[in-house]
Amino acid sequence: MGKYQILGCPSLPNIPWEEKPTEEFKCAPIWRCTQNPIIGRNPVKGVARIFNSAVMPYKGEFIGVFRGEQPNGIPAIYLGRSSDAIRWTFDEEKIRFVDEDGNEFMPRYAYDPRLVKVEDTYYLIWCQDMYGAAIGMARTRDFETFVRLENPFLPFNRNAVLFPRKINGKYMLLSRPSDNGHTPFGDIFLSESPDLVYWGRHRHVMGTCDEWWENVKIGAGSAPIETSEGWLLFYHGVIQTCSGFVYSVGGAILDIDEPSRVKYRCSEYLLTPEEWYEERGFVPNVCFPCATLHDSDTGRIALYYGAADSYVACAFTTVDLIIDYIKEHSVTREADIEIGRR
Ligand code: BMA
Repeated sequence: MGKYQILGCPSLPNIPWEEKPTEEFKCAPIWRCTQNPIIGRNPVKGVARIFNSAVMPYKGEFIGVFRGEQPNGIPAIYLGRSSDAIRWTFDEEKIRFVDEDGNEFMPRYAYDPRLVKVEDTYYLIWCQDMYGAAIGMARTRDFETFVRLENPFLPFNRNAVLFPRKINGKYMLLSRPSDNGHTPFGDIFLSESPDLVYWGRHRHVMGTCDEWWENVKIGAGSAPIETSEGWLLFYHGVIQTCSGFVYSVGGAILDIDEPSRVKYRCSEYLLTPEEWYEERGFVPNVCFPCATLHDSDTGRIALYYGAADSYVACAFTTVDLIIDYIKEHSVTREADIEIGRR
């Protein structure tokens, strides 16, 4: 038994895994998969690039929802399957969404999907057009029928991530209000709903801060992992440079019952573009976390992130190593620790 526990999910003995390298870490204890990028260019007919995508254990293997850029430049969501969560095969057809009556109801574009299981249902949450960039949501139980739900928020909003269980009887959704372009601002907010239709009791969770790597905007990444220390959240933080934004991965731990309160927030990034597949691509210098696989028995975590808007990459850590690192490097401010209501 480790120092900290991953809670609320079954064990995952077939989680992809590589042992920690023997050399000392110069930065956070998170190491890249030696097979990166695990998804290269033109991964399936009609898709130029797959990145910013979410994966999930399913029926003893793995399934995922993938952001695929079509040759016309428009992103759509594709279904992928894998037996080891490293080598993926994809459907050639994008996911067909229907409305509650079973009629086809396709988003005009769809990007940055997250995938979260709450009770016996899988939810896809992504960014799409609703007369402006907004959050789309759909549910599936079998990865065959995908039923669109009401859009939770008005435009402009992106980077929505559902918690994997209800908290105090309510569904909880993180999101990042934005603008209609490459938003030069952005804090993470929390909203709750009794039914996934009506959302309210909005709270501020955490904002940009004076740490340079995340001083332009932040946004939730993977679905929060329930641990004995609180909700472990991997998120992205952005700095503006002479040649554009740089996206790094940050880490925070949110209060288990009141997740708008940040208990610990790592003042340093956990992962930043360093490898060729992160520094070079359609949009250089992007590490964009969207999912984790995690094993409650061993505390192993595999983090999936989009690299340079061109590839999918994976990195490993453990719940003990990453929580200790976040705690050791934690700086929280008033806007982090307060309940977030004004
Ligand atoms: C954001 C989103 C992400 C993308 C990132 C870097 O605004 O569009 O999909 O990875 O920019 O281009």
